[in-house]
Amino acid sequence: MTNDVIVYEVSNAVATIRLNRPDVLNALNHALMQSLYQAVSRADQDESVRAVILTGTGRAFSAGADLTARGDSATSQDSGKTLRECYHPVIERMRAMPKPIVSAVNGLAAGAGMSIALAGDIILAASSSYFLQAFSKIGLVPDAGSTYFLPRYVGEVRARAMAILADRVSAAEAQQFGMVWKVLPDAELIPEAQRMAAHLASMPTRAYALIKQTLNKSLDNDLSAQLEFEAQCQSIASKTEDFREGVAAFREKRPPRFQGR
Ligand code: T3D
Repeated sequence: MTNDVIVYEVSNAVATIRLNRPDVLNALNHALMQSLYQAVSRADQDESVRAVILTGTGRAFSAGADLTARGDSATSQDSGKTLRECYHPVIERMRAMPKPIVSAVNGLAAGAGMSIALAGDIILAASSSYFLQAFSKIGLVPDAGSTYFLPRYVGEVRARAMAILADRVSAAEAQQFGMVWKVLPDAELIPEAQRMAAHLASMPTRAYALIKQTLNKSLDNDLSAQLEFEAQCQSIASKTEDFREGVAAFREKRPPRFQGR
């Protein structure tokens, strides 16, 4: 699937979704958000897909909401409505997606573009990329999950400073803060994302789905509730073909051949 604003490709069990409005730094308009939702849903439903890469075309991952898509008067649209209709379904679908998502942040990630990057499971960043909570610079509030992800990833002090000051955070700082798993030289970002996604696609996909579920609940549950949820997920994982294969491979001293079932 390729349309103007999203490129969607599947190769060797990996779906690559690319935000594709490079002239405006992949700013997010209604068409792009709708196509992004469709692409994420498609990767979710396609049984042949076992890992996803999310990235952008050109020098940006995304500059956030398209500020030119609002007509003459910026205040004529209700942003809360736009968020509920266009952004929340994407963020929730990404977090619920039963397959790992690698955010390959190829360039700047600003506003809701940063929120989308943070909704991935493994966040890789090109060394020249940067992150920007651009919202307060234009009189808005961090949205699309930024106030959920950031305090959890980087802690209250840094989350508040990022949201209020809206300073650029370099890829190196983002890694030091704990927002990013690895920073790579620009030319190595996509090859490394592809290597990682190919590896993830060869691993026990159902266990990954359950890992995502347990971690999604972790910071909202108390210990007893989380222990119980882990036990429920382990109960499911321990009945999968992949668990049987993992143990058999260990006993036979050979590499496992996981089928994602
Ligand atoms: O109602 C709702 O939609 C609610 C949802 C809100 C969520 C949000 O994301 S709010 C935050 C929106 N984003 C921003 O405020 C960031 C705006 N952009 C910038 O501040 C700067 O562009 C950057 C700091 C990100 C990058 O600066 P720079 O100097 O590298 O690039 P540039 O020259 O500013 O941008 C290049 C082009 O992209 C330029 O177009 P031109 O002049 O070449 O024709 C610029 O207008 C365009 N562009 C950049 N960001 C956006 C954009 N066009 C539309 N919307 C953008 N967000």
